[in-house]
Amino acid sequence: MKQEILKLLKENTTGFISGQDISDKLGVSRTAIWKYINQIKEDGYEIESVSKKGYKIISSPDLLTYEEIEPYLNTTFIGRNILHFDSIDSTNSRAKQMSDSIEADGTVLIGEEQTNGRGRLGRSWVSPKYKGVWMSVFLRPDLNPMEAVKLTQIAAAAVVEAAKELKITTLVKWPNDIVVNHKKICGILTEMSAELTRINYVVVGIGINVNIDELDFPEDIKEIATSLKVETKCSVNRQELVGRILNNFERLYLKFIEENDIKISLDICRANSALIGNDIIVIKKEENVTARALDIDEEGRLLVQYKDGRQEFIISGEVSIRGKGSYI
Ligand code: BTX
Repeated sequence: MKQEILKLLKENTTGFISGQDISDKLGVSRTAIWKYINQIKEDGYEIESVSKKGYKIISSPDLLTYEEIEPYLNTTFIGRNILHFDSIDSTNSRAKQMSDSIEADGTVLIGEEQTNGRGRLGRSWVSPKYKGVWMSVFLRPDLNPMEAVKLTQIAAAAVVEAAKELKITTLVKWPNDIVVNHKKICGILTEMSAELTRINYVVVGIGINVNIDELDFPEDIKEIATSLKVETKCSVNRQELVGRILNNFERLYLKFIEENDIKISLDICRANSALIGNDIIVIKKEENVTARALDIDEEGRLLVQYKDGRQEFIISGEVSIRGKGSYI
């Protein structure tokens, strides 16, 4: 009911809407409406109430709730169910814990902050409150588990396209980072539960540094991390960014799931690659080897060529990659 009242208020931004009108439209008492309006105010909305006129919304909070993201969404299912948390340990961890109870494919979990945000291989992901996008898309694709790595490329392509729509140029550092000026702006963590030939569910976690100021990055990642605000020198609307990412993600995901077409996503990753054509360092267990990144193949593997001319397809997760002369 709170959401429905909020929707009516938002449709009436130019004038007042009376308690009676809301009551007639939604079939609840005026006293109940008054209580809901108070709850909406507690959520951070500024609402003017004038007797005999009714209610008018003055401002909305900068929160990543469904109501705030919805105006930017044109998806059919991804992000149509958003679970919003003021604070959460990790949206990926929570999505996995809740996997039995999440019914809607494309459910998105978003935290305003993560207290235990995770990267790959047990690394941590810094996720300060109200300053970024820390979200996980929960999916039940009918795919072979081997194909799940491609979802990381789809997510990377979606982030690059969304940033482009906001006139921000970003590059994909295969397999799971997005960078600007050689610094990390976004990381993607895809996790799944699967049997040998069948996926139970996939969680695609996307973390983006949006409005973090330079001085707010912890000492240990200062050299390697940046934010959209630092790079553009402007605050970025997080709600619009989430909407645009989910719109692009659904478009590219459906191409892959329904038409088995991953090329469109890989082409975006190739065209906006931070690695292809450059010398990189392939970090294997004990050794660091210099190579030239040549291409990303249709399986989402990175093709590299070593100094001796030998070529190798690298599977994400097997090795780490660092740009030559760069921290990441
Ligand atoms: P990764 O393992 O490639 O990168 C993790 C490394 O990145 C860390 O060890 C640290 O050096 C650096 N780092 C940590 N925090 C940041 C940051 N905010 N900006 C830039 N660099 C950082 C990348 O893993 C995958 C990250 C996925 C994060 C999302 S957020 C929503 C979802 N929930 C969750 O717990 N993780 C995912």
